[in-house]
Amino acid sequence: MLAIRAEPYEFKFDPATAALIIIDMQRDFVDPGGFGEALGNDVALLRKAIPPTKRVLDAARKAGVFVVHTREGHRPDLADLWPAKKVRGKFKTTIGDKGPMGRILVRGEYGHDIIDDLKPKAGEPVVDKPGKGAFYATDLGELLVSRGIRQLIVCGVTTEVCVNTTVREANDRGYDCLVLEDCVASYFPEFQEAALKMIKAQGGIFGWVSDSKKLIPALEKAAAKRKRAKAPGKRAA
Ligand code: TIU
Repeated sequence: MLAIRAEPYEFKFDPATAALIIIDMQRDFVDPGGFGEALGNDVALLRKAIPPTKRVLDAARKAGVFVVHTREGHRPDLADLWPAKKVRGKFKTTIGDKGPMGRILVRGEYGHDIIDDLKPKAGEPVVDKPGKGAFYATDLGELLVSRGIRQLIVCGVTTEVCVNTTVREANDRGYDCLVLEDCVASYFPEFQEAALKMIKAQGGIFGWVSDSKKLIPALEKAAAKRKRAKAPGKRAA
């Protein structure tokens, strides 16, 4: 069991039953020309989460932590796009329309895919989700249950929308969630702050909040232990 400093109190986890879930780090949200920008947002605000998330991803892989990626998006025929989601906001350009990186939030389009810096590796499931929460209308629950996962380490965008919705869904399904504040981002600084407060308030009503600097040393410890266990003729301490 590993323990890291977090709020509202120490977060303990076993790397064998924890998963790293990286929410919607797609070009459509973090690059100019996608859905995020079509909604009138400044995408630069999200990009600062990329380097720490990359460091956490690398450390999690070395520690043997199960990694899951999600993407928000829809079938090319938009059959899974609620009319309410399509028209909300009365924007000129919306989901399914042509953007500079292909049709916005449509599966198979360049803009819908995950950014190169955080590209999934073989064996890391990519969960395509039509909603904001990663459990709604997906097989994420089955992927986690089949591996005995109990705890989720959460990175991604945006903090108050898909990250918060996913954490709430996970909480109601019995998972412990640790959200890394430097690895999640919002187009709105005030929402970033409030969304993190909401998670850790009331004794951790939805989970814990920490950061990459506190988590990575624990993952490195797990990776070293794993390496020793794998070394010929040696047993883990
Ligand atoms: N608009 C916004 O803040 N977010 C989304 O629409 N999706 C995600 O958060 N992934």
